[in-house]
Amino acid sequence: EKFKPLILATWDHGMPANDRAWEVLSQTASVVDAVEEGVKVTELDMDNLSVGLQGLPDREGIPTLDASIMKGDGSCGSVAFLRQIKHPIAVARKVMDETPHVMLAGEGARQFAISQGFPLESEVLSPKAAKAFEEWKVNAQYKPIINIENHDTIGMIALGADGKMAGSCTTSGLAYKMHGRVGDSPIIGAGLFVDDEVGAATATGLGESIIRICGSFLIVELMRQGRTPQEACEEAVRRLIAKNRKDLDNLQVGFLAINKEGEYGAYALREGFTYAMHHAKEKALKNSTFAL
Ligand code: SD4
Repeated sequence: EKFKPLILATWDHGMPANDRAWEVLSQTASVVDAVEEGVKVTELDMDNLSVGLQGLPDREGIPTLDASIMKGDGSCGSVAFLRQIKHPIAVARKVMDETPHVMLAGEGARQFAISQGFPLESEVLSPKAAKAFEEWKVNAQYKPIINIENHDTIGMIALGADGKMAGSCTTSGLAYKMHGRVGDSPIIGAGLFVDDEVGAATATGLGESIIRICGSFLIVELMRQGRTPQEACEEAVRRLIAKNRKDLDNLQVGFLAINKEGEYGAYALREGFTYAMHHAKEKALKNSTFAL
């Protein structure tokens, strides 16, 4: 089946994010505005410990954020290792729209955000993150291991009625990561890739394993060669398994894809990956199929 317009987003929190994105898409017909505004909902969700400043911090106790946004014409922007900003996706959008660059990181990204009028927020951990961090410190394992139940970056991809596509991805990254660690989410081609000629893909899960295979770019290129979105996601997971055999036990990954015809697919390494799908006739939370 084919749907135009169509929006997909990762995990349960994709549902309210998609609602907002759908509303913006209906009002403005801009897919890029839709994917930006959609994930902003998640960036403010105090129950989400993997997105926004309320997310779980790095091992020094500091929340650092990664985000990216991309349009199907190749325009893109991202921020990595950003501190003290509530809406990293909006800063990524400004990098795309207002600078000659694609990616700003760390202190430079923060200075740019300030220059664009973004308020600086406190780095005091949210109550839930503070509690989790205190518990983690008891047995602090300095080898970052992804918690299979608890990674819920939001990645969102959308196809407009006019055939234009866009995507967004935003996260506080891997809990208790090394200070300075950057995941897949702000890396164009890893956590997100969009090409109006083919389709769009986004990823969630252990970023290192996704970067290693250029996951989102790989999926778009497989679709370019004729795979359906579902087949492309499955092939990417097979590739990921082959390249990450050493740590498979501590790994979860989920991919979403849409093509320009309005078909979609989803696939994960293991059970438990949910995603939200929204089109004119239906919106639903779905369970992804999985490999292991
Ligand atoms: C990362 N992909 O930074 C992200 C992790 C994730 O919720 O999905 N977290 O590696």
